[in-house]
Amino acid sequence: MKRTTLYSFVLLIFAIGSSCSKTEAPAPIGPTPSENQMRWQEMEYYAFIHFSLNTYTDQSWGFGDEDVSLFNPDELDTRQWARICKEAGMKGIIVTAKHHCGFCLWPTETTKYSVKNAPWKDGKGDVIRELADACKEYGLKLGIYVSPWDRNSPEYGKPEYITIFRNQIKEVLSNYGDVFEIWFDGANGGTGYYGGASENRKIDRTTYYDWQPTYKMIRELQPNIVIWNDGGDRADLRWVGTEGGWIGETNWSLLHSTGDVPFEMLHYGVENGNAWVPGEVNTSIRPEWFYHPSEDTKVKTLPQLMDTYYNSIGRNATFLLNFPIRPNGLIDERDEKVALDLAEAVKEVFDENLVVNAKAEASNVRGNSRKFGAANAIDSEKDTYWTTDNEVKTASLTIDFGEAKTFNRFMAQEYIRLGQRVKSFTIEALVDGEWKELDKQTTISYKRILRFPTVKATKLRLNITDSKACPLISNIGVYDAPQILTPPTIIRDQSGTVSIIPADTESEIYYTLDGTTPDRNSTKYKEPIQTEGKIKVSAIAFEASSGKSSTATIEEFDLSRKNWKIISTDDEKAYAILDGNQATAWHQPRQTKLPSDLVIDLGDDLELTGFRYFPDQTLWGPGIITDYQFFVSSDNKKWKLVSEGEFSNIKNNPLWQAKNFEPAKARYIKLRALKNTEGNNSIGYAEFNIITN
Ligand code: FUL
Repeated sequence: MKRTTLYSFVLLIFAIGSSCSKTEAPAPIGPTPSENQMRWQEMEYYAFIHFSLNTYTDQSWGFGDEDVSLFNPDELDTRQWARICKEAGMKGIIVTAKHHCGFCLWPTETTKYSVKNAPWKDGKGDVIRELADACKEYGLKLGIYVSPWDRNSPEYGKPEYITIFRNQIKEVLSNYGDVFEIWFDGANGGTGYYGGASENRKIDRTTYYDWQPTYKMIRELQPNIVIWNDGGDRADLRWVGTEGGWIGETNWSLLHSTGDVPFEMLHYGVENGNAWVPGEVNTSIRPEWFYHPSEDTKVKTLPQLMDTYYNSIGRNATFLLNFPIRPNGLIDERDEKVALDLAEAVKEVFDENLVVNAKAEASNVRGNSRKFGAANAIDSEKDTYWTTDNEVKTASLTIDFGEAKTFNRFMAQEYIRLGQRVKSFTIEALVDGEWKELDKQTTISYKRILRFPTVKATKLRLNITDSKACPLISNIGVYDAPQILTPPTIIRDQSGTVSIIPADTESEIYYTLDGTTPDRNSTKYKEPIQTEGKIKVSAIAFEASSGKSSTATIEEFDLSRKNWKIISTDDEKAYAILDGNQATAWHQPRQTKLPSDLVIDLGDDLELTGFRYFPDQTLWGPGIITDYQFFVSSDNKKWKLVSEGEFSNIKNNPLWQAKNFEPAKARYIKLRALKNTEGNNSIGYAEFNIITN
């Protein structure tokens, strides 16, 4: 090498080096997460366990006077819980060490109302110890729920209780190793047993618990913990304002550090909040938190849980999924199955990130440095990111796949250690040489996942259209999610119109109307089908790209109900009983006293051999009929009793109930409700039908 060339080469290297060092990382903007919050956010998915005396009393909230001798989980196996959670892809377990009833799952020194006085293991058992050991064995983190409200404690409502409560927290945070999260539920004060006083004790939730010294103690005992508190002073994490399994599409991880937080703020956060308080989506795998035998038929389905996954982790929150423990001390196998199905389905979606071998280019890069270049957004590294010059708040990043790729999911992550920035963005795909907008959204933050109809494109473009300051994108993912091929739902409304609904709107549906199992040569479903008379509909969901299909659904429908009139009420809403949709229901008016009648004019004389009743599926006051009589008439005057009795086990299994009787000709029918499961006068119906020969 000539001297001059060598000299210019050295100069060039020096120039590159100094331009690198001059390009510093952007300054943080607004509140940023603590190390503990970062560690927690990266866990993404973990379990809740609800287990207490409620498990044995079919209650949601114990009153505090339930007998401790009920607690005897003869097959309790916390290793089963840990195995399932691990296999389900979860990173930790939060357990109800004490729920509102006050019963403690560990042998506390603070009250007699604990496992110490239960028959389980002759009072020598400790559920928290067993769970802590199982978590360690399976590499899971342990979290603790200690209810501030204690309906058993005689001291609840008095200052003395705060010492008891703090001692309880101290015990659970001192004796079981590392605890990643502590959960303080917001349900506070009200009626309770309170050591026999059985009264209503109100507290001022803003002052009673005097949280700050408690927080200090917690952080001293467990320096790596995050505190969830929905009832008191703002802590590390926020409730998302619903237990329905979702958080807002716009989701700022910020709140104001003081003042009330209305529901909208819990859902969406506060763009200019002065504290980093990210959301955690807590929901149960069944409708309720504790185990109720009647919910064995209501375990959430894979499509429902998948939606929750996208509506929590996919919207910058964590996902806390609850398992209610059965009285024997185990997670129900139905719950296990769907949790593992979800893990499998999630794995299938995110298995292959199409950006891995792609090239990325950005409209602006901070300095000339490779340190902040576009490639950092597709390197799957969480600590590198693409960013722009300081003043740039709109920028694009284009990913070139090199060839046409098929995809339907997009994932983006901001480098949140320097603050949440992006306010709005769009994504576009280059399809047959033309840019096509796939979605237009607001926030990204730790993680955002978008679902859209499958496209085949050579390039994908992320356009940041507004940002608080220069955007920092640490990772992008592009995926081709397979369809969820669960059997489709088939419903027929009163007019005889049959609708077939697949779990994935992109699935093709094939059906038959004679009950034979459909395949791809059967009729393809395009729109609702008008049907008459008795039919047996069978349908499958089919994924064209893979050739895979679901198993078949079969639904049998009796004569069309087109001419039926409900004549025992003028309320038009009563026709929810005949709309074929099990999720809609009608209730007899509040003032109705039992017995109460549902009378229907069938419009024609029919030969009946039975009837079917499907109770309301809602949680509170479903008004499920247990004892009934069924009458028929040809003139709506003279009635003949053709069937009477009970719907046995309907409380635990509130699904279709069918009753057959000797053939009877009738134009009018009357279902008389004599008693319900709740011992009151409420009566509801989701669906009703007749049976004919
Ligand atoms: C609620 C409590 O009242 C429920 O019983 C349950 O523990 C749930 C996680 O939080 O607010």
